[in-house]
Amino acid sequence: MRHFTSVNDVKDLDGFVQKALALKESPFAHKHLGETRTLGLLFFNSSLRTRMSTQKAAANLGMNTMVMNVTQDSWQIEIEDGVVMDGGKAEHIREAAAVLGQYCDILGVRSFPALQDRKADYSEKIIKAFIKHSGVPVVSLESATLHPLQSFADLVTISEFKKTPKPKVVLSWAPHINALPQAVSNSFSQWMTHADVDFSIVQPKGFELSDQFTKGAKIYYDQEEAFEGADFVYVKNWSSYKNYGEVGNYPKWMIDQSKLVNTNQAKVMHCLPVRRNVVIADEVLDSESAIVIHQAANRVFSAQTVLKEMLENL
Ligand code: AN0
Ligand code: CP
Repeated sequence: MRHFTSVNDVKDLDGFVQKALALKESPFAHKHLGETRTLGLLFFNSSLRTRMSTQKAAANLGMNTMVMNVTQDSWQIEIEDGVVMDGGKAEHIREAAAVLGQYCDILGVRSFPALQDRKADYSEKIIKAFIKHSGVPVVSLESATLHPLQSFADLVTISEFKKTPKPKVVLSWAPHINALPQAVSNSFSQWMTHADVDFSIVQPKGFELSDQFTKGAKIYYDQEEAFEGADFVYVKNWSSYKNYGEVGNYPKWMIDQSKLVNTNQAKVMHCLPVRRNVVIADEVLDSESAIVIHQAANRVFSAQTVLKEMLENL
């Protein structure tokens, strides 16, 4: 593995899950592997889990980590090529990436979409520029369209909690007050359609994800119908792909206990952060059904599996 930006960077998905579970069992089995290596983590946006779990994963492998909040602490970075840089942006991504490649053996980058221009966001300019100009392996810490470390941790979690070989997994749209990226949902859909699960997506009309990530998924528009017999309900808000960036006003789509009655005692998943009683009701988050903390715990081992693979290939 050179870079990790989507499920397509993983050759054997089942083997990859087994590697993460082995690291969970023995987190310090490779504590010297990264001893002479440096990980750079670059955040254009906020983070709690990704920042700390990836740092912990690197520490478990003996790596040194440097973290930078780009928008607060660094120079503002110009992304476009060939522009006259006489505005507010002092540094070009070509130099910034190349310099970071001198200091770091592996780079992680988080950069959300602006949700203004779909074509621009879906071209993934920022992560691609870091891959092109840094000269080192790059890990997506959530790009404009995908969040592969989250989806990998989600698949590990499903494999731990499943009661049947091929569980029924439903991704459900849920309400939110802000325009959120499609990245977590695109990515979850992409991983689930590659995994051995029975996968469907339910959303209000107009909130269908881009079909480049949903091929093979069953599509529903009615939560009750979609949830019938589900083993896992993965809850997430996303803004519209079709009417790009539009926030949906459908408060009835919040997940409460009544929504789960016809599931197969479904486990409820969310990547976090979650707004209580907007996206998921307290009664669900505080019940045995919710496995959101397990998902967050597995973020360490999804990151550690990826970093280990990269260190072995340096
Ligand atoms: C972000 C999102 O939906 O992409 C990050 C989730 C990991 N969520 C929010 O901005 C609330
Ligand atoms: N789930 C997740 O990526 O959380 P953070 O945004 O806090 O990193």
